[in-house]
Amino acid sequence: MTTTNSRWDALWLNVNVATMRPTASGYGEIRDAAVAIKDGRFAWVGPRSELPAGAGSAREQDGGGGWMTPGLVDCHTHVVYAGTRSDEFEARLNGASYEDIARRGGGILSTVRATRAASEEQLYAESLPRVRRLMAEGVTTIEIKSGYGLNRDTEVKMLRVARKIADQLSLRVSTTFLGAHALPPEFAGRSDDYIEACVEDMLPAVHREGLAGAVDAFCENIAFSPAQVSRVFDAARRLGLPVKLHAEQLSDQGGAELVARYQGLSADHLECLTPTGISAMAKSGTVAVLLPGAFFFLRDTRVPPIDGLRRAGVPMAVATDCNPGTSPMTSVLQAMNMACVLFRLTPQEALAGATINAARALGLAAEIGSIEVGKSADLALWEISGPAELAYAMSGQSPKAVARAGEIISS
Ligand code: DI6
Ligand code: FE
Repeated sequence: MTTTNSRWDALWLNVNVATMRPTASGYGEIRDAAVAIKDGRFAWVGPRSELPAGAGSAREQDGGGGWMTPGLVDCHTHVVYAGTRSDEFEARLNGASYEDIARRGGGILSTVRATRAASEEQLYAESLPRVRRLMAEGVTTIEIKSGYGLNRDTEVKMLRVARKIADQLSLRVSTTFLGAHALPPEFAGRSDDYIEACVEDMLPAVHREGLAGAVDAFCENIAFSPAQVSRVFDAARRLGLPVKLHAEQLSDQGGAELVARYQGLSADHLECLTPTGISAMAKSGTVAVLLPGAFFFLRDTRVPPIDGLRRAGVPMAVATDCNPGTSPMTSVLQAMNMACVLFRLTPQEALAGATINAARALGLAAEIGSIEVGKSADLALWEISGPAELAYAMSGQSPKAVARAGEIISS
């Protein structure tokens, strides 16, 4: 239906909205709402009964009585990689030990080999179906990390593929340099030299091409020490790039305090987070990114200290950690369900975790993550009875429509 007055480009009616406005309580819901879009941004959001008289739009969209949420945000993924590790999964379930697998060159380094060997085109083609599966669930923004290259050319190749994904699909992509993910075999026994290469060679190369929006590292006994991570963070700071950290996943390394000292965007995993880490994060405004897929897949039993994070007012995000080794998962909705079942988040916290708090974890909260006037009109429309259904269902939900910057990308 077209109206004559075309003040707005589109006007959604017959819709309920979970705005996820951070200042509102609960889901910030508005029943029987009107949502206007102009130039790709939300231009008016409120109860339909309060719609200004004479308001009009070029296009009227019927929400069919469904629920509109912000487009979902997956703020921690390693979705660009080549190969699979299903063979290792199978070997382990047939009795092989981690050591057996490592001796055969398995684990993270098998993904590094496959990713190095793949051409840019192959890497793109292999990663695309995973990205499409995320998008099929209403995801409009994802973060993509490098970290399976571990040398300059392959790290650059991974991030170029991430950029190409953003260009080819109607998807917002935040790219992150994760050179300090694992020690490549050619640096065996020389981890400080590898950090030197990350800082002096790889990161500058990635930065020169404008391929990194942030810098991440894996702070762990099996990866890099806090002192090594600090060197990487100092280099990021010199380039003006924000940092984040895989912290306290397998052991307490003081990673949360470390990333908080650098005013980091997020500390991710956090199964072994301590009260000191929580206070440091609360002070610096660092987001806690929860990754229940990795917790599940590794059969971890140490639940991140959710109550402590809640009490300290640390924003909690939820993401897939999509990667071939510890979280082969391409569903944010499933991550939300797992966050509720395994970590006892409320469905409202889980949805905030995949919208507004995920946006904060990417430093994009002024642009996306909630349905508010001025923000990019990234949205998903669901045929559900209420927003709790999104985290409730264990699988099988997909939105009726998705828009990115006001443009409908699926319906
Ligand atoms: N933490 C993880 O769980 C993954 N990376 C990381 O920093 C493991 C990635 C892999 O095994 O491929
Ligand atoms: Fe990760």
